[in-house]
This record gives sequence, C-alpha cells and structure tokens, in this order.
Amino acid sequence: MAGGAIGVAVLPRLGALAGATPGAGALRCGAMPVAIFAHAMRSAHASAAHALSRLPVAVLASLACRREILAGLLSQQASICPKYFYDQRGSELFEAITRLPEYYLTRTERALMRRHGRAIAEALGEARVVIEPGAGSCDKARMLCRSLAATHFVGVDISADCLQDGIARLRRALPGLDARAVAGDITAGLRLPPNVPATRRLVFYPGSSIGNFDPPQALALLRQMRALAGNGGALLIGIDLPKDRAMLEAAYDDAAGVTAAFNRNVLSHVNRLIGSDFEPQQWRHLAFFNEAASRIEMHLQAMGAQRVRWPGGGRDFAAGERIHTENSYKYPLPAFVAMLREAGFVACQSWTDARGWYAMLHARA
Ligand code: AVI
Repeated sequence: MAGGAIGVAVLPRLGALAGATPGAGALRCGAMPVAIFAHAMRSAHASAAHALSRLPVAVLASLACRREILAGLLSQQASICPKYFYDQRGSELFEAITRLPEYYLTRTERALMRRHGRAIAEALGEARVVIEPGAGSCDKARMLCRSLAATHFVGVDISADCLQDGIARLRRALPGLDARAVAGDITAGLRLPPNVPATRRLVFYPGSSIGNFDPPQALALLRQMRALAGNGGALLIGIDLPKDRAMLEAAYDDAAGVTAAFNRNVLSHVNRLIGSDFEPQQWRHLAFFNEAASRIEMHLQAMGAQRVRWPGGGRDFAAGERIHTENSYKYPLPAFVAMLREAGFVACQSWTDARGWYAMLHARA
C-alpha cells in the first residue's frame, strides 16, 4: 500500500474521525452585537458602496447574515438557514445529539470507518494534503492527518474563532503538520494559501453534512470540492441513506427533547444576530420524513399567534404557522454517485454498514 504511514495498527483510529462536528452547519456566522450591526447598517446606508467597501470583513459578513436571515423570515414560507443553528449553545446541543440513542448517524459512520478502515486507507493512498470544509474544531482532522502522515492541513470555516482554536490544537498535537485556517464560505468559492501543494490533496467532508444542502446547492458544493481537490486529488465523504420512516423521524425528534432544544435555539441565535424578540418556548419542534423529496424536514411551529419584531421591521405569525429550519437529505447510493460524477469526480468507491444505513464514499477527481 502506498502511503505506508497508514498502517493497520492505526486504522482503528480512523473510526474516531466520525465525530460530532457539523459540516453544513459549520458554515457558521459569528454572533455580532446588535449595536455593531446598527452602526454598520447606518454606515452602509450613509455613504453607499464606497463606505461599504471599507467596512471590516466581519461587519460585511454580518450584514450578509442579517440580509439572509431577514429574507428567510419575510418569505411567504418563512425559513431560517440551518447554518444559524451553530452558535456556542447550538454546537453543544449538536454534540449532545450525536450521542443520543436515536441519532444513529455519527455512531454508524464511526463503526463503518473502523470496520472498513483498511480498505479506506488503501483508497486514500498517497494523499498528504487534507482540506476540510466546515472543519470547526478540527477534531476529526487530527486523526485523519495522523493516519495519513499528512504534511498539510487546511481547515475552512466561516466561524474564524472556533477554527483558529482548532488549528492551534492541531498544531500542538501534530507539530510537523503545516496547518492553516481559511475563514470563508466554501459555497462562495475559496482561495487556498499559496503554499498548499496542488497535488496529493484529499477533501474530507464527513458527517452527512452534504445532506443539509438542497440538491442543486449540494451539486455546486461538490463542484467546489472537485476544484479544491485538483486533478489527481480525491474526496472522502459520508452520507446518510434512506431508511425506515420511524427510524428517521426518531433520530430527529428524540425522546429527551435535545433536538427540539437544538431547533428552538436557532431563534435565540437569530435574536442576537438581528435584534429580534422571538420567544423560543412559544415554538413547537416538528420533524418528519418527506418521502417524495427523500429528506427529513425540521420546522418550528407557532404555538399561538406571535408578533415578532426586530429593528426596522417584524412579522406576525398565525397560530400553527411554521418556520422551516432544516432539510436533511437521505440520498440513495446510486443517486449520490451520479451526483459525484456530475460534479466531475471520475471513480467512486463506497462502503456501507451491514444494515445499509450509511455510506462513506471515496471519489477521485
Ligand atoms: C449536521 N447535520 C448532518 C445534522 C443532520 O443530521 O442533518 C444536523 C442535525 N439536525 C438535527 N439533528 C442533527
């Protein structure tokens, strides 16, 4: 096997890669005090494009977040983009979700990587440059980089703070690794640091986070990953597969109410981001499998009529009205392989667990 550092002895550690960091969710936006927003908004309105172009990147990002959130809240079918789940509390709740008995995804991915570790390691072969979109805390990357004897790691995340901490930990754990943080949104295109080798690249996207994008967005994201991998590079990605409705719905509506808390928490985060006055306890968590679209949908349903206000606007919600907060697509394996090919990947290998619940795919660019 090429890339001899992935010896059989280290293969079980690949299982630990399937940890809890969100992926699509990791396209996060840092919370910004509303006062700063207000200032940024005033500046932007005051002297239009010229002043806007001089605003710090963080402020511009927050303006974009605010615009995106308001567009979702004011749409006829109100929605909030799932990336806003992941403030500090949301990230903690997601970690708790991954340990729930009903949430089979994380544990199944981990078991799958342990069981097929040798074959996966052989497929990864010569990869030495690991690029992880939505890297967050970089915990999974540590195990992968060690197993591959990687020379370079690039963690990409919108949340620069969380990423910087993760990169610092990674550097301490693997002093020989050239580890870099790129704060940015992979869906918007990325430029990597100039010293990142163009060959032997592996884009790593575990956790079925691709399922949180609608198919056209998912395809666009896979194309971005293909471009990042470069010719001769590859992608290692985890996806959740369609299965029994009861299993799926339990995974997204657990008995302990952790997913319900995770869903409602998005309203607290939105309150901080746009200065709104949502009362999270007045919203019921709904999760159901939309079989026609092959996706779990999560919504928040108004338990009574609600008037929600934010600086400069607001919206009334009727009792029973919903805010759509997340889709989690469950792709049949052949459909996902077809999508990988459409995105420009040429050869795919996949591994599934014995129950056919989950798959890891290795696709060559
Ligand atoms: C991050 N992502 C893969 C999770 C999922 O399963 O779609 C997010 C999640 N939503 C509710 N529970 C978990």
